[in-house]
Amino acid sequence: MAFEIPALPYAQDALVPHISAGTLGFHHGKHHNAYVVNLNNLVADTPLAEKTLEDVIREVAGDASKAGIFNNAAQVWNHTFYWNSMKPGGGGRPTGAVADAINGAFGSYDKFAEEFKAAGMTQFGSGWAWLVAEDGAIKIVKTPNAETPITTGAVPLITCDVWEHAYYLDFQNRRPDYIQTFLDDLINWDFANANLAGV
Ligand code: MN3
Repeated sequence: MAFEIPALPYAQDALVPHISAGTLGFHHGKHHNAYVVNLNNLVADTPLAEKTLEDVIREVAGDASKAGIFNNAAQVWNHTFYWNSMKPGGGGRPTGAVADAINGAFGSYDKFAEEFKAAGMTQFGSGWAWLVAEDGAIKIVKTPNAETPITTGAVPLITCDVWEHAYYLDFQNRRPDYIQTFLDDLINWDFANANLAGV
């Protein structure tokens, strides 16, 4: 059973004017899809092809001989999580349990936003900024390249892709503006609340 790319949870132009249809077309249709194709090629006719995506990621994490499988599998998972971390009309202050958790952990939404933006801006090169729940608390982490918090026991609540391909067509080199837009206009707090409820 081959791994498949999930459809975007909204139309390709649904995040305009913040993220263009062109960016989503390339990012989902080319980049995300390539990770799926590569993963299927790498695990074809091996026991990994029968496992869940999460099990593949956790099983090969840290195994240098399977770095290609890890990178592609984790990027498949991270991108699906990223699409759901945004929604049309999203952004702004959180609601519900996530709002309480953010106020508890960071003191205020503004402090959270400042730290989340800093995490994304200071991830040198490619990677991801995350809000995760771990050991009864929530915190911000950043990961390089394909690395994903699901290998560490943390439960991701939200992620922002800070690879250049996520923003270059719309923001060129202005990663801080892209992350600010993610926070102000795109972040899907309903998804974060659903993930926190499952912890
Ligand atoms: Mn990406």
